[in-house]
Amino acid sequence: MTHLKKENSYSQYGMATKSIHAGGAPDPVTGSIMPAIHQTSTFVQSAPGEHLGYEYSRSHNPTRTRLEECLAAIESADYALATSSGMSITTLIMHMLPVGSNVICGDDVYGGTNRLFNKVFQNIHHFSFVDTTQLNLVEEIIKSKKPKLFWLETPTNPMLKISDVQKIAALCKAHDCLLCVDNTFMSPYFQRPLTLGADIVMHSITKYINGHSDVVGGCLMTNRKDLYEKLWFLQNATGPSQSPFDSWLVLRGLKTLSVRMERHAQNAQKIAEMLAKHTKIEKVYYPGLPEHPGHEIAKKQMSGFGGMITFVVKGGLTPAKQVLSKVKLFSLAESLGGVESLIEHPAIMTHASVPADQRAKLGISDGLLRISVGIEDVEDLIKDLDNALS
Ligand code: P1T
Repeated sequence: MTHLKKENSYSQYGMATKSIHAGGAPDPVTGSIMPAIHQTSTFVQSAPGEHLGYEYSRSHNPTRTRLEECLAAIESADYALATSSGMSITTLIMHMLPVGSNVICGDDVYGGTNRLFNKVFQNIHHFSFVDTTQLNLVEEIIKSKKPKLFWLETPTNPMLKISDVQKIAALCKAHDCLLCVDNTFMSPYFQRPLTLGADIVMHSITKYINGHSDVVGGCLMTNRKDLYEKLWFLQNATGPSQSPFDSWLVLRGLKTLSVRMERHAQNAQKIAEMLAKHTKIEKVYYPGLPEHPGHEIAKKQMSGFGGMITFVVKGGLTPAKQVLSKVKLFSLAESLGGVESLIEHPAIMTHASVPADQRAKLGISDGLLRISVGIEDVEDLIKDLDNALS
């Protein structure tokens, strides 16, 4: 049995309405307004093969089905899959490709994605990396490598580079290459790559989609039934399905996606502007600043600039570490997208698995810090950073 969505029945609604109502119909048996947590591994059958639509929770689970309905609705997709981590989604997509495929990947991506491609799948596929902000380079590499899949992160982690999804999608389409966009940094609230021509969108649910730093999860959305069927088959066959309880937590987190994202972006804009003027800061990367090289493309394809900021502290590692030790509201931790503000050192933490020469080329220097701006009072966050920098 598969749970294919035949149409996206929430398409006429706005994002806040979708994130609250999609997958959220009251329980037909009890009237419970919140979905039940179907914390069960298996489902009773009345005769072999005769059941109510569910057999075994690795294959399908009613709580996860509700989450997948909501995820499909907010990304304007017909189909969604929810799994146990962002990395398991990337793994499924790699397994879907024929052995020996050429895959093109952006040069600046989450360190774990870089590690998965370079240290796990490098014996199965051939990976090439390109600066996706340079369309001439993108076109050149697509023409020469004839890839089966293009992996695009925009904005990138951690350098917040912005790439033109529509133009890259057109290049991919012209050369029979699938485009997968990792939309984790934007959430569907600010950017919907399927509407810009992507074939697959994936997210680390762990971040903005759940929003409360209490679940690790991943998801993918697509309008292509053939891709959904292959990917669902692989999820069922390899087993990284999201648990009922975590699915329920994410459904709850999603209800506030729109208000959280608005506040993340408002706070981040103010903090980026403060950092850009700060005498202890060498450089600030935030797509909402007019001087960001991707600002115009960001305005075209995103409806907000998100909550992630990267900046370089003058003087390198020692002053950067001092900032990390002096902040009080910002917690030193990997991850992002929760209601609380986080700060981290990409070269030592999230991107340690990226080879040093590649980090240097990308600008992931010893003085580089990344913040995930939470939804606290922005004056408190500004004071906290200013104190730590001073
Ligand atoms: O951690 P997981 O849910 O498996 O998601 C991996 C992942 C995929 N894509 C992007 C853009 C990501 O940022 C991540 C995870 N990132 C962090 C843990 C981090 O601190 O950057």
